Amino acid sequence: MASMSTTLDSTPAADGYRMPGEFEPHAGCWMIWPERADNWRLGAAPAQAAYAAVAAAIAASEPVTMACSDTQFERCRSLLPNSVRVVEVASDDAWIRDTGPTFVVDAGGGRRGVDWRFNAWGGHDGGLYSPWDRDERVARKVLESEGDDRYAAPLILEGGAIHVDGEGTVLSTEQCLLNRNRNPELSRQQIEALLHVYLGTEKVIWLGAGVYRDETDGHVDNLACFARPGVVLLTWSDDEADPQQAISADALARLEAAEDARGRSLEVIRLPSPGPLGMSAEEAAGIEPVPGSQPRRAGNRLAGSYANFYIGNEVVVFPLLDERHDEEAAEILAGCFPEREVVGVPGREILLGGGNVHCITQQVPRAVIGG
Ligand code: KQY
Repeated sequence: MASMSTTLDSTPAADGYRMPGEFEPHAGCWMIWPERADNWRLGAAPAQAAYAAVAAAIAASEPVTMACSDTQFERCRSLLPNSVRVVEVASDDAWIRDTGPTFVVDAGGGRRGVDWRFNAWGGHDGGLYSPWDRDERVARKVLESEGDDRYAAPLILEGGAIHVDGEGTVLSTEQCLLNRNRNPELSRQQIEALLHVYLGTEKVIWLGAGVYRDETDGHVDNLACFARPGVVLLTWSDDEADPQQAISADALARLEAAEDARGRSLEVIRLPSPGPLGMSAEEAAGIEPVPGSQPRRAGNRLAGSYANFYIGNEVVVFPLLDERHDEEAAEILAGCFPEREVVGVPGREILLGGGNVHCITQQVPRAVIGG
């Protein structure tokens, strides 16, 4: 039986904890079942099929827990393989990368979780829905369920806004973390200091903007990520007519000029951009808008990206988004992760809700002695 979860007064860095890279061993993965009809078309049925495919792909090599509402329990259970555990946890939507805890580990085999503050990607200044109080409690409930102690971090931050290499470096974007709608009272230096204290890191590599028209204010997890220490995958476009080209070129220049926390230069591997992709009239018609939620309209540019993938114990699960580029993306990922099976899952329905595979998953690292 799991032990109790206590809220601690100290910080991960002070206690010798660090956030491991996603490519380090996992004890499991959490997800949240989608259901809100103002974000997911056709009462969320197509998105639920997509989430089920992601869960099944990850469950092949690590335990998956799906959080869902009481209303959705029977349906969720019936659409998931038996190997996926389903537990009732209330939420406002289905983005556990952003609402779940960020797990940290120490060398003694300990694991704890950081519970960031959450304001639905910008609160009343560009946020995506209101209220978000159930989302705010998700991280704590996950930690209760895991029996892991909790650090309550005094910073509004979504998990998709950071990537780490597990060796002292954190990657983020200025557009998101320095946005006035997250922590306007804090300077860049204060935000960096809080990142280091809660992630056990020493160096931030700042990228500028995130993927063009990303409704999260440019989460890094849709733009770039560490394949391993010293190696970064970056969404790329050669199309001068596409605003994504200049965004990716700026990110590349910053990455090429950067050194990580260990003083290494970074190898940057480019992933093609799908599309440009847009929401169709039929897709938009399936959404039931409500006041206070982000409107979703026909023709809206979709922030599709192959960088939005999940690194499981034995798989890399990535979104299939554009037949013209899916295969190339799969080949690049296979080259980066030769010991894992690269599995493509239908990503379009998740993208219509504003994110992709990485945004809907949260790894629970395996705590190992010496790790
Ligand atoms: O990028 C992510 N980590 C989450 C995307 C959230 C979109 C909300 N509609």
